[in-house]
Amino acid sequence: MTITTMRDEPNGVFPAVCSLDCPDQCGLLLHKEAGKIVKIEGDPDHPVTKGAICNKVRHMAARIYDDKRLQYPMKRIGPKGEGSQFERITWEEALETITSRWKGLIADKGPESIMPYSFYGNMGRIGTEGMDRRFFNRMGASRLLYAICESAGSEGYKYTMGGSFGTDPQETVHAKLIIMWGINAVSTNMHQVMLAEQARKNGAKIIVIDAHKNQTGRWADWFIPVLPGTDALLALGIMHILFAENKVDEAFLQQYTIGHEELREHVKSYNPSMVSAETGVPVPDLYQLARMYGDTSPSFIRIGNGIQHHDNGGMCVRTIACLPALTGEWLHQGGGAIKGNGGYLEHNIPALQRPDLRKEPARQINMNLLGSALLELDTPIYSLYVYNSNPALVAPHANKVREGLKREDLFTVVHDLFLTETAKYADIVLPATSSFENTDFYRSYWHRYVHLQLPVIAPYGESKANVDVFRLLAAGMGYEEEALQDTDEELVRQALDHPGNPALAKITYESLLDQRFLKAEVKPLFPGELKTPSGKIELYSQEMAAKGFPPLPTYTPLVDEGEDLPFLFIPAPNHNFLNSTFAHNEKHKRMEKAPKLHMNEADAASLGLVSGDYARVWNHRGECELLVAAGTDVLPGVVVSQGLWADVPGNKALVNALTPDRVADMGGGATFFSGRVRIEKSKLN
Ligand SMILES: Nc1nc2c(c(=O)[nH]1)N[C@H]1C(S)=C(S)[C@@H](COP(=O)(O)OP(=O)(O)OC[C@H]3O[C@@H](n4cnc5c(=O)[nH]c(N)nc54)[C@H](O)[C@@H]3O)O[C@H]1N2
Ligand SMILES: Nc1nc2c(c(=O)[nH]1)N[C@H]1C(S)=C(S)[C@@H](COP(=O)(O)OP(=O)(O)OC[C@H]3O[C@@H](n4cnc5c(=O)[nH]c(N)nc54)[C@H](O)[C@@H]3O)O[C@H]1N2
Ligand code: SF4
Ligand SMILES: [Mo]
Repeated sequence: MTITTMRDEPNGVFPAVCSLDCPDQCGLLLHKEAGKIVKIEGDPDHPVTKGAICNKVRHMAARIYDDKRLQYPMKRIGPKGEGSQFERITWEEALETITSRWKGLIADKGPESIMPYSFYGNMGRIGTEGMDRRFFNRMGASRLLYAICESAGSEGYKYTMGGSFGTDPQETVHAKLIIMWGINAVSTNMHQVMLAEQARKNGAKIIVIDAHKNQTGRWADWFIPVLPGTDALLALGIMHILFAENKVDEAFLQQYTIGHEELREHVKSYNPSMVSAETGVPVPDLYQLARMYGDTSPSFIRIGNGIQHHDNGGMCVRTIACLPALTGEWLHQGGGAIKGNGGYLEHNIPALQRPDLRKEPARQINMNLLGSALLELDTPIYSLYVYNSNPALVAPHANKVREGLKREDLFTVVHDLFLTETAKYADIVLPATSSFENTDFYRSYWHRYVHLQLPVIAPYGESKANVDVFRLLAAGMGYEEEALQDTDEELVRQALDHPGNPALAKITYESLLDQRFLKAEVKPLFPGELKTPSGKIELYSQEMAAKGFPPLPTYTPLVDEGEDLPFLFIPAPNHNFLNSTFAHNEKHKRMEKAPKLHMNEADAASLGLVSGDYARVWNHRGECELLVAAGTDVLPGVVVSQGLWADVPGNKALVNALTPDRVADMGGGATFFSGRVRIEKSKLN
């Protein structure tokens, strides 16, 4: 049997790849009986997965065959939002309704009145940033700025390192010091934890720097709690000590960096007592951390997403990314850092997305400002097409988003596997296939493998893949460009044919069919030219100066939201959901139990709260009721929740009702973790 016929084989074990927005991008084995997936396990032959996968995906079959999964297109017959009702329609009626509405809008209001809204609910590239982009380019629709996840940190890292280029995670087994900085890796990057465990067996020490002592903090050899939003200052304090105690690699600085003399002078002002007072890290701990970092080689820093979901997140990541240059760690096997590694695997983006199909420039709308975009634009959005995303739950300032989605004159289409919170505001709902029903290629943003997925099961009910829906919409709109009818295989071939990236030279449709996954042949970063303007690591960045940023790493405190909001609120991801994916599945909800609020026991006591009480958490944007977990795993003044919980009647767990829609210093990034709240004992107790 070849993998091209897997879908037609009722029984057997078939290769697949995890399509979720997770750095690990695991190789999977799907066990089928009578045409259905009955078991999902990690591929033991995959060099990174090594047979281990998370609980979420181990139970993925429950999601694929969930009773609540959408089977056919529907139109709304009741009010928008809570209490909405839907009625089954045919695909013909759905497509006709959408395309006739869009033709009317384009004639009356212009194509920019239509906006796509999507993210990476499925990381397959032809379905997430392929045919969809071609279609909306051809239409001339408003463009979306994809800034909800890592954009601030990626831009910050790029100023230092020239792009998303870091250490090969498989090499980190050789590190002797591993710092997990603002990453809850036990939940969000479990194979980095497995690699770190291997390093630990060889004598490595593991440090976790986080605002919350969650399971990653508990796993560390040394957990360092830090006040949220102050990590850049902590890194500057480390640099101060490294220079002052001559623990820097002068030869590396000379050869591979620019701006080290300016930086050396600059960090003199970040003295340990000042750094300690603001970060909450005691002076002796700061010295110990800096000395461990200066004295241990190879050392590796895994830079997480948590530190960049702040007002100052871009500069924070830019600053931490300078550390391995000071100690020359990039030259040691397994040393260096990873923020993201997507740069190495870059496919041919223009060939896949076809920006040339767009005839007129169009406005770009930041996805973090969806509420404002729907409510406040002078030239309004009249139609929203949502796929691969659930903005009513995941986007900041959720009450504003929902007010916008409620607009009667907004024509909303949602394409998803479930009737999500967002779908409840739709005029038309379209059923989506799962990734195991589709063809696509996948490239990790952490390890260095590219995967091909071919359908393993038949489409569920009448569901269709994103690519199929866009082909149908293109035909319905009367768009005649051949590029809008290319087959899946053609799309994959066009994307992988990328003379500009020699690392992909041997990765083709054929070689992937043959091997399922292949490692890119990446040249080491050093010696070599980085993609920064100088070709070197930029400790001083002229480009940043030109854009109005401080050219040297600098600390700027979070935006002050006012003294009447005494707690900083960090609504982080949880272990058993993936963003809001799985938040609707009973099995995963049971594993996660309940939405909690972790707070310091002293703060809880001062509010008359004990563990198990409900707390009312609120600010000028909204309110939640969460179960208190009092203890010492967060510092006073900080509260942490975990998970993006599905709407349940009477249950106020919509944490994004509280989050700010300010944008971060760079990349238009989200500031989910920089919002402040008040807390009191809830009347539910
Ligand atoms: N199980 C699971 N896995 C996931 C996801 C999920 O929802 N669930 N989501 C996926 C996605 S899309 C992403 S982007 C990644 C995100 O995963 P991570 O990169 O781990 O990022 P977060 O979980 O957002 O935040 C990580 C940590 O940052 C801490 N933190 C918050 N503010 C600060 C701060 O100012 N300083 C420091 N030092 N720490 C701070 C939080 O307490 C949290 O423990 O995970 C992916 N994997
Ligand atoms: N408070 C708070 N909010 C956050 C975060 C946080 O840490 N805290 N994290 C933020 C981050 S980092 C991210 S990345 C975003 C993620 O936000 P989203 O990208 O919206 O992620 P999900 O909530 O997983 O929603 C993905 C949706 O896509 C659907 N889907 C899956 N596969 C397909 C497909 O093939 N086709 C179609 N049409 N649909 C499909 C799924 O069923 C699901 O409903 O959330 C952000 N929101
Ligand atoms: S969610 Fe992450 S860890 Fe879990 S199977 Fe998918 S890629 Fe692997
Ligand atoms: Mo993300």
